[in-house]
Amino acid sequence: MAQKNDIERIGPDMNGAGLRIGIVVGRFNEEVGEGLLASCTATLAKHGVRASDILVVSVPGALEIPLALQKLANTGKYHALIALGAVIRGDTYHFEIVANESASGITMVALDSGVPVANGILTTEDDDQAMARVSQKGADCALAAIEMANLLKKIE
Ligand code: INI
Repeated sequence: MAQKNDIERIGPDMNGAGLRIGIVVGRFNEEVGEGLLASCTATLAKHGVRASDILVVSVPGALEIPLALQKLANTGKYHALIALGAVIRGDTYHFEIVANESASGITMVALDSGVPVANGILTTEDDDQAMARVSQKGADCALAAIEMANLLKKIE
């Protein structure tokens, strides 16, 4: 019978040195997007990701993000990708469509390409809620991207 110590586990490796990260940010809610980006890139740097290993691409809105991610994934250059943006119900009659289509497109890119994608598209009732979550969400996405990039390297 396998003993506890025989079980191999892969825990989180948060060292970002050498990782190449692609970020796609939506401009539709520009202040939110820029806030997410600032927090995300600061956290990537804190974990050792070099500025020269990061590419930031901007697109009009959340619905354009999956296609830009797919193009980046298909280059084969990136260990992980990050999607940043906001869908705000107060501004959006078709909130559910934009939020759901964007999220499912992002998931599809990750599963189809095998490149991990951290989803940092905030979905909120109003601008204030979005701004309140910017700092945490941007940082969380940086951490998820680093952890998943290192995890997939080890599994492979
Ligand atoms: N795009 C967003 O990123 N957030 C939104 O809240 C939003 N609203 O409000 O509609 C939004 N719409 C634009 C959409 O993402 C596309 O850019 C547009 O439909 C053109 O394809």
